[in-house]
Amino acid sequence: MPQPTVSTQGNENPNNQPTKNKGKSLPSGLIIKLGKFVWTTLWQIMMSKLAPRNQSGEYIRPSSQFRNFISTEVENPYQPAAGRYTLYVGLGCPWAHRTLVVRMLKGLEDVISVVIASPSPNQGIWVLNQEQEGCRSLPELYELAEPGYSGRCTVPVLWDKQTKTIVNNESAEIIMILNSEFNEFAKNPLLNLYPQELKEKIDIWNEKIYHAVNNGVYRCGFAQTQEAYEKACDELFATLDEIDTALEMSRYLCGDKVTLADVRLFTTLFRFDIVYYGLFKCNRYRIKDYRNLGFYLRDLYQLPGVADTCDLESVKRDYYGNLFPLNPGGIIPSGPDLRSLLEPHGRENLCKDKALQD
Ligand SMILES: N[C@@H](CCC(=O)N[C@@H](CS)C(=O)NCC(=O)O)C(=O)O
Repeated sequence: MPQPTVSTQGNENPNNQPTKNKGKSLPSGLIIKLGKFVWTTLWQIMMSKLAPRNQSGEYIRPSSQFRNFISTEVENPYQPAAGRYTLYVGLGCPWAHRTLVVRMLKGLEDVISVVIASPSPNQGIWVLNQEQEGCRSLPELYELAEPGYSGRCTVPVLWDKQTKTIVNNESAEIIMILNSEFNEFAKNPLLNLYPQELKEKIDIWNEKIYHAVNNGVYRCGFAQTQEAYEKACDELFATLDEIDTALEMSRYLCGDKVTLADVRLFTTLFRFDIVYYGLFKCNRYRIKDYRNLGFYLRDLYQLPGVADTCDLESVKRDYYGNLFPLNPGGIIPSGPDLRSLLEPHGRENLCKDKALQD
Protein backbone atom coordinates (compact mmCIF):
# COMPACT_ATOMS: atom_id res chain seq x y z
CA MET A 1 0.00 0.00 0.00
CA PRO A 2 1.52 3.42 -0.90
CA GLN A 3 2.55 5.40 2.15
CA PRO A 4 1.64 9.08 2.42
CA THR A 5 4.66 11.35 1.95
CA VAL A 6 5.63 13.10 5.16
CA SER A 7 7.40 16.42 4.81
CA THR A 8 10.68 16.50 6.70
CA GLN A 9 11.17 20.20 6.06
CA GLY A 10 12.79 21.88 9.04
CA ASN A 11 13.24 18.53 10.72
CA GLU A 12 15.78 16.83 8.54
CA ASN A 13 17.98 14.09 9.92
CA PRO A 14 18.54 11.96 6.82
CA ASN A 15 21.02 9.45 8.28
CA ASN A 16 19.27 9.08 11.59
CA GLN A 17 22.34 10.47 13.34
CA PRO A 18 22.00 11.60 16.95
CA THR A 19 21.20 15.32 16.88
CA LYS A 20 23.80 17.73 18.13
CA ASN A 21 21.45 19.99 20.14
CA LYS A 22 20.88 17.25 22.73
CA GLY A 23 21.97 19.52 25.58
CA LYS A 24 19.05 21.88 24.93
CA SER A 25 16.26 19.35 25.67
CA LEU A 26 15.12 18.39 29.16
CA PRO A 27 16.54 15.10 30.53
CA SER A 28 14.06 12.30 29.80
CA GLY A 29 13.87 11.27 33.49
CA LEU A 30 12.63 14.72 34.37
CA ILE A 31 10.05 14.68 31.56
CA ILE A 32 8.73 11.34 32.77
CA LYS A 33 8.57 12.50 36.40
CA LEU A 34 6.86 15.75 35.48
CA GLY A 35 4.45 14.06 33.09
CA LYS A 36 3.54 11.43 35.70
CA PHE A 37 2.98 14.03 38.39
CA VAL A 38 0.76 16.22 36.18
CA TRP A 39 -1.17 13.27 34.77
CA THR A 40 -1.66 11.51 38.13
CA THR A 41 -2.90 14.72 39.74
CA LEU A 42 -5.31 15.36 36.87
CA TRP A 43 -6.39 11.70 36.87
CA GLN A 44 -7.21 11.86 40.60
CA ILE A 45 -9.21 15.08 40.16
CA MET A 46 -11.14 13.71 37.18
CA MET A 47 -11.77 10.33 38.81
CA SER A 48 -13.14 12.01 41.95
CA LYS A 49 -15.76 13.73 39.74
CA LEU A 50 -16.51 10.65 37.65
CA ALA A 51 -16.52 8.09 40.45
CA PRO A 52 -17.15 8.99 44.10
CA ARG A 53 -14.86 6.90 46.34
CA ASN A 54 -14.37 5.96 49.97
CA GLN A 55 -11.10 6.23 51.88
CA SER A 56 -9.87 2.90 50.53
CA GLY A 57 -10.33 4.05 46.95
CA GLU A 58 -13.42 1.89 46.38
CA TYR A 59 -16.07 3.22 44.03
CA ILE A 60 -19.30 4.14 45.83
CA ARG A 61 -22.30 4.55 43.53
CA PRO A 62 -24.63 7.37 44.61
CA SER A 63 -28.23 6.27 45.14
CA SER A 64 -31.03 7.34 42.80
CA GLN A 65 -33.21 10.24 43.97
CA PHE A 66 -36.62 9.85 42.27
CA ARG A 67 -38.41 6.79 43.59
CA ASN A 68 -42.13 7.06 42.83
CA PHE A 69 -44.24 4.23 41.43
CA ILE A 70 -46.93 4.10 38.78
CA SER A 71 -50.02 2.20 39.92
CA THR A 72 -53.81 2.17 39.87
CA GLU A 73 -54.04 2.99 43.59
CA VAL A 74 -56.58 5.79 43.92
CA GLU A 75 -54.28 8.20 45.74
CA ASN A 76 -51.39 7.75 43.32
CA PRO A 77 -50.89 10.76 41.00
CA TYR A 78 -49.05 8.46 38.54
CA GLN A 79 -51.72 6.28 36.98
CA PRO A 80 -50.91 3.84 34.16
CA ALA A 81 -51.91 5.22 30.77
CA ALA A 82 -50.83 4.71 27.17
CA GLY A 83 -48.78 7.58 25.75
CA ARG A 84 -48.34 9.41 29.07
CA TYR A 85 -44.81 8.30 30.00
CA THR A 86 -41.42 8.49 28.27
CA LEU A 87 -38.21 6.63 28.95
CA TYR A 88 -35.02 8.66 28.57
CA VAL A 89 -32.16 6.28 27.87
CA GLY A 90 -28.57 6.16 26.70
CA LEU A 91 -27.89 3.20 24.41
CA GLY A 92 -24.49 2.53 25.96
CA CYS A 93 -25.83 2.42 29.52
CA PRO A 94 -26.50 -1.04 31.01
CA TRP A 95 -29.01 0.33 33.54
CA ALA A 96 -31.04 2.06 30.84
CA HIS A 97 -30.74 -1.00 28.63
CA ARG A 98 -32.66 -3.05 31.24
CA THR A 99 -35.69 -0.80 30.76
CA LEU A 100 -35.55 -1.17 26.96
CA VAL A 101 -35.42 -4.97 27.28
CA VAL A 102 -38.47 -5.13 29.57
CA ARG A 103 -40.37 -2.61 27.41
CA MET A 104 -39.67 -4.87 24.43
CA LEU A 105 -40.47 -8.20 26.13
CA LYS A 106 -43.75 -6.86 27.47
CA GLY A 107 -44.66 -5.33 24.10
CA LEU A 108 -44.91 -1.75 25.33
CA GLU A 109 -43.32 -0.04 22.31
CA ASP A 110 -46.57 1.80 21.43
CA VAL A 111 -47.37 2.63 25.04
CA ILE A 112 -44.15 4.12 26.40
CA SER A 113 -42.07 6.33 24.14
CA VAL A 114 -38.29 6.44 24.17
CA VAL A 115 -35.97 9.43 23.89
CA ILE A 116 -32.30 8.75 23.32
CA ALA A 117 -29.56 10.74 25.01
CA SER A 118 -25.87 10.66 24.14
CA PRO A 119 -22.92 11.55 26.30
CA SER A 120 -21.26 14.87 25.51
CA PRO A 121 -17.52 14.16 25.77
CA ASN A 122 -16.49 17.66 26.84
CA GLN A 123 -19.25 18.47 29.30
CA GLY A 124 -19.67 15.10 31.03
CA ILE A 125 -23.46 15.24 30.70
CA TRP A 126 -26.13 13.44 28.68
CA VAL A 127 -27.49 15.53 25.80
CA LEU A 128 -30.82 14.75 24.17
CA ASN A 129 -30.82 13.73 20.54
CA GLN A 130 -33.87 15.95 20.04
CA GLU A 131 -35.24 18.77 22.18
CA GLN A 132 -37.90 17.62 24.67
CA GLU A 133 -40.06 19.73 26.98
CA GLY A 134 -37.85 22.69 25.97
CA CYS A 135 -34.77 20.83 27.26
CA ARG A 136 -31.63 19.91 25.35
CA SER A 137 -29.86 17.95 28.05
CA LEU A 138 -30.56 15.69 31.01
CA PRO A 139 -29.52 18.32 33.62
CA GLU A 140 -32.13 20.66 32.10
CA LEU A 141 -34.78 17.93 32.35
CA TYR A 142 -33.88 17.20 35.99
CA GLU A 143 -34.02 20.96 36.70
CA LEU A 144 -37.50 21.10 35.16
CA ALA A 145 -38.61 18.18 37.35
CA GLU A 146 -37.07 19.59 40.50
CA PRO A 147 -35.79 23.17 40.40
CA GLY A 148 -32.46 23.41 42.23
CA TYR A 149 -31.76 19.66 41.90
CA SER A 150 -28.09 19.10 42.63
CA GLY A 151 -27.68 15.29 42.41
CA ARG A 152 -26.38 13.28 39.48
CA CYS A 153 -28.36 13.41 36.27
CA THR A 154 -28.46 9.77 35.22
CA VAL A 155 -30.26 7.62 32.67
CA PRO A 156 -32.68 5.89 32.68
CA VAL A 157 -35.42 8.36 33.55
CA LEU A 158 -39.12 7.48 33.57
CA TRP A 159 -40.77 10.80 32.74
CA ASP A 160 -44.40 11.82 33.17
CA LYS A 161 -45.43 14.13 30.33
CA GLN A 162 -48.63 15.09 32.16
CA THR A 163 -47.10 16.48 35.35
CA LYS A 164 -43.73 17.22 33.71
CA THR A 165 -41.71 15.41 36.27
CA ILE A 166 -39.50 12.40 36.83
CA VAL A 167 -41.47 9.51 38.27
CA ASN A 168 -38.46 7.29 38.83
CA ASN A 169 -34.75 7.22 37.88
CA GLU A 170 -33.80 3.84 39.34
CA SER A 171 -33.66 1.11 36.70
CA ALA A 172 -34.33 -1.71 39.19
CA GLU A 173 -37.68 -0.08 40.03
CA ILE A 174 -38.55 1.11 36.53
CA ILE A 175 -38.39 -2.48 35.25
CA MET A 176 -40.74 -3.61 38.02
CA ILE A 177 -43.19 -0.87 37.04
CA LEU A 178 -43.04 -1.84 33.36
CA ASN A 179 -43.45 -5.50 34.23
CA SER A 180 -46.61 -5.13 36.29
CA GLU A 181 -48.40 -1.82 35.81
CA PHE A 182 -49.08 -1.56 32.07
CA ASN A 183 -50.66 -4.96 31.41
CA GLU A 184 -53.88 -3.32 30.26
CA PHE A 185 -51.96 -1.87 27.29
CA ALA A 186 -49.18 -4.44 26.79
CA LYS A 187 -48.97 -6.82 23.84
CA ASN A 188 -47.68 -9.51 26.24
CA PRO A 189 -49.69 -8.94 29.42
CA LEU A 190 -49.34 -12.54 30.56
CA LEU A 191 -45.56 -12.44 30.67
CA ASN A 192 -44.65 -11.94 34.31
CA LEU A 193 -40.95 -11.41 34.90
CA TYR A 194 -41.39 -11.20 38.68
CA PRO A 195 -43.89 -13.92 39.61
CA GLN A 196 -44.92 -14.32 43.23
CA GLU A 197 -43.54 -17.86 43.55
CA LEU A 198 -40.05 -16.83 42.38
CA LYS A 199 -39.77 -13.47 44.15
CA GLU A 200 -37.53 -14.72 46.93
CA LYS A 201 -35.14 -16.46 44.52
CA ILE A 202 -35.07 -13.48 42.17
CA ASP A 203 -34.35 -11.07 45.04
CA ILE A 204 -31.45 -13.20 46.28
CA TRP A 205 -29.84 -13.32 42.84
CA ASN A 206 -30.49 -9.61 42.28
CA GLU A 207 -28.76 -8.58 45.44
CA LYS A 208 -25.72 -10.76 44.82
CA ILE A 209 -25.44 -9.87 41.14
CA TYR A 210 -25.95 -6.13 41.65
CA HIS A 211 -23.09 -5.85 44.10
CA ALA A 212 -20.58 -8.18 42.50
CA VAL A 213 -21.43 -8.04 38.79
CA ASN A 214 -23.67 -5.15 37.62
CA ASN A 215 -21.99 -2.64 39.90
CA GLY A 216 -19.01 -4.95 40.34
CA VAL A 217 -17.61 -4.21 36.89
CA TYR A 218 -17.78 -0.49 37.73
CA ARG A 219 -16.08 -1.20 41.07
CA CYS A 220 -13.21 -2.73 39.06
CA GLY A 221 -13.07 0.00 36.42
CA PHE A 222 -13.50 2.95 38.77
CA ALA A 223 -11.29 1.61 41.60
CA GLN A 224 -8.75 4.20 42.61
CA THR A 225 -6.31 1.92 44.44
CA GLN A 226 -4.81 -1.48 43.61
CA GLU A 227 -6.46 -3.03 46.70
CA ALA A 228 -9.89 -1.71 45.79
CA TYR A 229 -9.52 -3.08 42.28
CA GLU A 230 -8.40 -6.52 43.44
CA LYS A 231 -11.23 -6.83 45.95
CA ALA A 232 -13.83 -5.94 43.31
CA CYS A 233 -12.22 -8.24 40.76
CA ASP A 234 -12.15 -11.22 43.16
CA GLU A 235 -15.82 -10.73 44.00
CA LEU A 236 -16.77 -10.33 40.35
CA PHE A 237 -15.13 -13.53 39.16
CA ALA A 238 -16.20 -15.56 42.20
CA THR A 239 -19.80 -14.58 41.46
CA LEU A 240 -19.48 -15.29 37.73
CA ASP A 241 -18.19 -18.77 38.68
CA GLU A 242 -21.18 -19.28 40.95
CA ILE A 243 -23.62 -18.18 38.25
CA ASP A 244 -21.91 -20.37 35.67
CA THR A 245 -22.32 -23.38 37.97
CA ALA A 246 -25.99 -22.60 38.58
CA LEU A 247 -26.59 -22.33 34.84
CA GLU A 248 -25.29 -25.86 34.34
CA MET A 249 -28.58 -27.19 35.72
CA SER A 250 -30.96 -24.42 34.89
CA ARG A 251 -31.76 -22.63 31.63
CA TYR A 252 -32.28 -19.28 33.37
CA LEU A 253 -31.27 -18.06 36.82
CA CYS A 254 -34.53 -19.09 38.50
CA GLY A 255 -35.55 -22.09 36.40
CA ASP A 256 -37.00 -22.46 32.91
CA LYS A 257 -38.59 -19.01 32.77
CA VAL A 258 -36.90 -15.67 32.10
CA THR A 259 -37.22 -13.30 35.06
CA LEU A 260 -36.09 -9.80 35.99
CA ALA A 261 -32.94 -11.37 37.44
CA ASP A 262 -31.94 -12.53 33.94
CA VAL A 263 -32.71 -9.15 32.39
CA ARG A 264 -30.57 -7.38 34.97
CA LEU A 265 -27.67 -9.76 34.39
CA PHE A 266 -28.05 -9.74 30.60
CA THR A 267 -27.20 -6.07 30.04
CA THR A 268 -23.94 -6.44 31.96
CA LEU A 269 -23.00 -9.69 30.24
CA PHE A 270 -23.69 -8.16 26.82
CA ARG A 271 -21.12 -5.41 27.54
CA PHE A 272 -18.59 -7.64 29.25
CA ASP A 273 -16.37 -8.82 26.40
CA ILE A 274 -16.93 -5.53 24.54
CA VAL A 275 -15.91 -3.02 27.20
CA TYR A 276 -15.55 -4.32 30.75
CA TYR A 277 -12.91 -6.92 29.84
CA GLY A 278 -10.57 -4.29 28.42
CA LEU A 279 -11.51 -0.81 29.62
CA PHE A 280 -12.52 -1.83 33.17
CA LYS A 281 -9.73 -4.44 33.52
CA CYS A 282 -12.17 -7.31 34.17
CA ASN A 283 -9.86 -9.53 32.22
CA ARG A 284 -9.45 -12.83 34.03
CA TYR A 285 -11.90 -14.44 31.62
CA ARG A 286 -14.29 -13.39 28.89
CA ILE A 287 -17.94 -14.43 29.08
CA LYS A 288 -17.41 -16.63 26.05
CA ASP A 289 -14.68 -18.55 27.97
CA TYR A 290 -17.21 -19.92 30.47
CA ARG A 291 -18.87 -23.30 30.09
CA ASN A 292 -22.42 -21.93 30.33
CA LEU A 293 -22.45 -18.14 30.56
CA GLY A 294 -21.64 -17.57 26.89
CA PHE A 295 -24.50 -19.82 25.71
CA TYR A 296 -26.85 -18.28 28.28
CA LEU A 297 -25.97 -14.83 26.92
CA ARG A 298 -26.80 -16.06 23.39
CA ASP A 299 -30.10 -17.49 24.63
CA LEU A 300 -31.16 -14.15 26.13
CA TYR A 301 -29.89 -12.20 23.12
CA GLN A 302 -32.07 -14.35 20.87
CA LEU A 303 -35.32 -13.74 22.81
CA PRO A 304 -37.83 -11.94 20.56
CA GLY A 305 -36.88 -8.28 20.10
CA VAL A 306 -33.93 -8.30 22.51
CA ALA A 307 -31.20 -8.05 19.84
CA ASP A 308 -32.92 -4.86 18.61
CA THR A 309 -32.27 -3.24 21.98
CA CYS A 310 -28.51 -3.95 21.76
CA ASP A 311 -26.33 -1.37 20.08
CA LEU A 312 -22.71 -2.45 19.90
CA GLU A 313 -21.43 0.77 18.33
CA SER A 314 -23.09 2.99 20.95
CA VAL A 315 -21.73 0.80 23.74
CA LYS A 316 -18.17 1.14 22.41
CA ARG A 317 -18.52 4.86 21.68
CA ASP A 318 -20.12 5.71 25.04
CA TYR A 319 -17.52 3.88 27.13
CA TYR A 320 -14.27 4.15 25.20
CA GLY A 321 -15.04 7.56 23.76
CA ASN A 322 -16.31 9.26 26.89
CA LEU A 323 -14.64 7.87 29.99
CA PHE A 324 -11.64 10.12 29.39
CA PRO A 325 -9.60 9.28 32.53
CA LEU A 326 -9.74 5.59 31.59
CA ASN A 327 -8.97 6.07 27.89
CA PRO A 328 -7.38 9.49 27.35
CA GLY A 329 -6.48 8.81 23.71
CA GLY A 330 -10.15 8.20 22.94
CA ILE A 331 -9.36 5.36 20.53
CA ILE A 332 -12.33 3.05 20.07
CA PRO A 333 -11.39 -0.61 19.52
CA SER A 334 -12.52 -2.30 16.33
CA GLY A 335 -13.76 -5.58 17.86
CA PRO A 336 -15.19 -7.80 19.04
CA ASP A 337 -17.14 -9.69 16.41
CA LEU A 338 -20.53 -10.47 17.94
CA ARG A 339 -21.93 -12.67 15.18
CA SER A 340 -21.61 -15.75 17.40
CA LEU A 341 -24.45 -14.36 19.54
CA LEU A 342 -26.76 -15.45 16.75
CA GLU A 343 -25.49 -19.02 16.64
CA PRO A 344 -27.41 -21.88 18.33
CA HIS A 345 -27.19 -21.87 22.12
CA GLY A 346 -28.47 -25.40 22.73
CA ARG A 347 -30.13 -24.51 26.05
CA GLU A 348 -33.77 -25.08 25.04
CA ASN A 349 -34.15 -28.45 26.73
CA LEU A 350 -31.73 -27.99 29.58
CA CYS A 351 -34.16 -28.31 32.48
CA LYS A 352 -35.90 -31.29 30.86
CA ASP A 353 -32.60 -33.07 30.02
CA LYS A 354 -31.31 -32.62 33.55
CA ALA A 355 -34.59 -33.84 35.01
CA LEU A 356 -34.38 -37.00 32.90
CA GLN A 357 -30.82 -37.71 34.02
CA ASP A 358 -31.67 -37.29 37.73
N1 LIG B 1 -28.75 3.15 39.93
C1 LIG B 1 -29.00 3.80 38.67
C2 LIG B 1 -27.69 4.05 37.95
C3 LIG B 1 -27.85 4.78 36.63
C4 LIG B 1 -26.48 5.30 36.12
O1 LIG B 1 -25.50 5.36 36.86
N2 LIG B 1 -26.45 5.69 34.83
C5 LIG B 1 -25.22 6.25 34.27
C6 LIG B 1 -25.03 5.83 32.84
S1 LIG B 1 -24.54 4.16 32.67
C7 LIG B 1 -25.31 7.76 34.24
O2 LIG B 1 -26.26 8.30 33.74
N3 LIG B 1 -24.29 8.44 34.76
C8 LIG B 1 -24.19 9.88 34.73
C9 LIG B 1 -23.63 10.41 36.03
O3 LIG B 1 -23.39 9.64 36.95
O4 LIG B 1 -23.45 11.62 36.08
C10 LIG B 1 -29.95 2.93 37.88
O5 LIG B 1 -29.81 1.70 37.93
O6 LIG B 1 -30.84 3.45 37.22
